Amino acid sequence: MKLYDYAAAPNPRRVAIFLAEKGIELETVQVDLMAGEQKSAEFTAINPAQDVPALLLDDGTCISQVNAICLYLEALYPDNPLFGRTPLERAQVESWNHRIQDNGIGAVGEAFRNLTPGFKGRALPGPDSYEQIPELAQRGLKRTDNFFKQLDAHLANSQFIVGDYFSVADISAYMTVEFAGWIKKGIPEGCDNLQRWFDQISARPSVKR
Ligand SMILES: N[C@@H](CCC(=O)N[C@@H](CS)C(=O)NCC(=O)O)C(=O)O
Repeated sequence: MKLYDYAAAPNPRRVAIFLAEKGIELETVQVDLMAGEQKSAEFTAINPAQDVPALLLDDGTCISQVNAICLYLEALYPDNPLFGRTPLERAQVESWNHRIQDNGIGAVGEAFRNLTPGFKGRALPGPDSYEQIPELAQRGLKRTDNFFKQLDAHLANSQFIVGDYFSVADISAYMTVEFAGWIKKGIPEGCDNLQRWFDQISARPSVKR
């Protein structure tokens, strides 16, 4: 099994934090996104979606998408479960993780890819070319702020994203805040619950680079 990775990028980093939390070590291959290696014929043959992370199994099967990779590894390494310990927790983790992926990471990505000059013609990852839309960049910035405020309200009564239980939803939310730094968005003034939660997650050994 081999993990195709690019350590600096937010989605591969979610898997790296998951692996560190679970104590799993995998062979990794760096795909240099800055050099466009994800577009190479060799990598496209492995992952036609041309993105990382991607997990290549020994039989040649490729699993792409952060959540699919983590779910697969969770099934192989069930100790220290990060997708929920009970049916209810599993549902809550899935609900929050999905929401964070769409409205957190998705919002920051929308702003970042539509704002950054280096992403001209590549406003969405993958094999097809999409032009940047300045209005989407502005919408992404606004969505990011709104999402931070929603998370702040939720965290007023919750130690982690799902109660007192650290899960993949915390990893996704942590990456949202870290990735927002790329568009120069910090935690909004007055979001003390979100700041308290972020400081607590930042202190975990899995997260420290
Ligand atoms: N939904 C995918 C997103 C993966 C993704 O967007 N990866 C970025 C790095 S963070 C990428 O590979 N981008 C390639 C590109 O921009 O061409 C997942 O969850 O794995």
